[in-house]
Amino acid sequence: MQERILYIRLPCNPIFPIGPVYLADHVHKVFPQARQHILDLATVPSLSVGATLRQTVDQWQPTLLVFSWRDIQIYAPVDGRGGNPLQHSFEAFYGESPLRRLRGALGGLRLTWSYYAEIRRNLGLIRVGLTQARRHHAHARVVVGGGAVSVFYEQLASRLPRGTVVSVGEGERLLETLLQGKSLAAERCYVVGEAPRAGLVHEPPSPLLPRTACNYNYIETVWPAFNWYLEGGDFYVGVQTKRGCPHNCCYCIYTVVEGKQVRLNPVDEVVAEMRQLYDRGVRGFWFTDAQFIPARRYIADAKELLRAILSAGMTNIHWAAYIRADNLDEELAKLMVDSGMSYFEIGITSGSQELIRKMRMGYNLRVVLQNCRLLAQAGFREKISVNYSFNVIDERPETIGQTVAFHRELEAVFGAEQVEPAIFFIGLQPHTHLERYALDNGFLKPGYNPMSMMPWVARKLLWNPEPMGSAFGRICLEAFARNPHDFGRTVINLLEARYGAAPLEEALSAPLAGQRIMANASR
Ligand code: B12
Ligand code: SF4
Repeated sequence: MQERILYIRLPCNPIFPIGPVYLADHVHKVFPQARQHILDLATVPSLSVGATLRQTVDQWQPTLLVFSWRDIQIYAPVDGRGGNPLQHSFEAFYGESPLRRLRGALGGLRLTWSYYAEIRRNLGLIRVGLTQARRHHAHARVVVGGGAVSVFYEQLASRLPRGTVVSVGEGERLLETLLQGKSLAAERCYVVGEAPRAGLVHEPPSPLLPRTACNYNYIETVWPAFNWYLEGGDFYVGVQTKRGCPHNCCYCIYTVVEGKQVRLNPVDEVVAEMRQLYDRGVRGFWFTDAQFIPARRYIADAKELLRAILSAGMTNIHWAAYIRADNLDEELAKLMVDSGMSYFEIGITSGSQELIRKMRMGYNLRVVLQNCRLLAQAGFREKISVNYSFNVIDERPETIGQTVAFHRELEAVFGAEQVEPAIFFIGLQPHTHLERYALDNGFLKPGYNPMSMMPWVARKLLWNPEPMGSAFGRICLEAFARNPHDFGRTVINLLEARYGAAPLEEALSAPLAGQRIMANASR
């Protein structure tokens, strides 16, 4: 039977659906005869998603439904679909007056409702899609994957139709094996009805990844809404230049999902992919790598790529990526600026070298500062978003003062207006060192549900433990009340007023005692 594959990106904020696009491209390269179609429900008004799915299934009559689910857990301090999650949770947990706690609880209820409603809706869409497809082909199959599924694959087991194939991590090889009708036993997946293998998420992805440039001439023939993103004009279109991250940051699951081995896509192929998009008018690119420069030994590769982008004549582009600013040198800084790096996020997490070590982040703040100076010297004048996640582990008044000192130094390097502190609190995720630490230290009980948004669980998963938790909670609330539009800077100012700024040298040097707080928090 000739396979008819329907890719359905489940509703979420409209971020270019690079995952399903890459899957469709890969399947086309391996099975040119397979018929494919992409439906991106992020571009469909939310009231019409069910009807659009049914209609597309009826028209397309797929034999295989490939559902891609991007995000589930959203705790960012930004307005999301149901309001600002951080503000509501903090009001409910730390509000000083009963009225404020009530307001937070009501906002939290709305959020919790929308969170569960979205999960129910997505699970419903998977069921509806499969039922409808089986009206046309009794043996139609369903496979689900994507970022959210990779993180919460165990919790989803009981909620998906029996027989659903649940994928962890990248899906190219799994789809290939599935379409060849071979056994899935060696793939990073499980079939609902059977228990997932213990430690499935820690199994490394396939070491070989022969990635050639995505063929957008083909993609636009199977994805009628492709232009929706291009017409918007201000979108960053995703391009992946590598997979994997060798680091061990305590709260991060990317390194588990993508694997520790860094696999680079050939530079010519990356540039050829960008070229196709460029020729269609795309000027904004997001290098969707877990880390654009994962370690010093990848500096040369990053340079090669940026040089190739420049010599391809793609001059008036802008790009963004997650960047560890410890892995730069003067030449790379210059290439980054010249090739159009318009914005970058550095996940500093803390401006205290002592805490950086305790969180196993493996970088040196002194080097980060030096490299930021190189970027400024190279002419970088755009915004930089510095991500701080307070109170991950062993935060104290002294370490807060160190972070303030580090931040002020970054402002001195780039100009205060350009440096935007983004204040996050970690959403604790399964299979991370931090989860192990939380279990070992009694913050969480074995068997907790990482997908739960019930207040007593959410309070622990939105990681902000005592003794500093309430102090941070109150400062964030004050910042929301004083200046919600400049939340990050207001938090830093309030922290400085309360805890002062340490001497910079103290922030940059870590005492040796007590560094391995998570030494035993292995998987
Ligand atoms: C880059 C990135 C971003 C960029 C995206 C830029 C852009 N324009 O594309 C930015 C910074 C904007 C971003 C924002 C957010 N992100 Co983000 N992001 C990532 C990151 C690092 C890579 C995603 C990516 O594009 N990868 C490359 C593509 C090719 O991979 P992919 O889409 O995952 O698809 C592959 C596999 O998943 C699989 N696959 C996908 N679908 C399917 C389906 C089937 C059936 C199969 C078999 C396989 C399969 O195969 C694909 C190809 O190999 C991931 C973490 C990670 N390392 O994966 C987080 C991640 C996707 N983000 C996440 C979140 C939560 C967010 C935010 C909601 C954060 C926030 N709190 O605000 C926001 C908002 C997103 C939104 N929809 O509104 C979560 C989602 C899971 C969750 N926690 O619920 C992730 C997984 C990080 C995490 N561990 O928490 N993000
Ligand atoms: S460097 Fe970034 S992607 Fe890698 S483990 Fe640390 S936080 Fe995760």
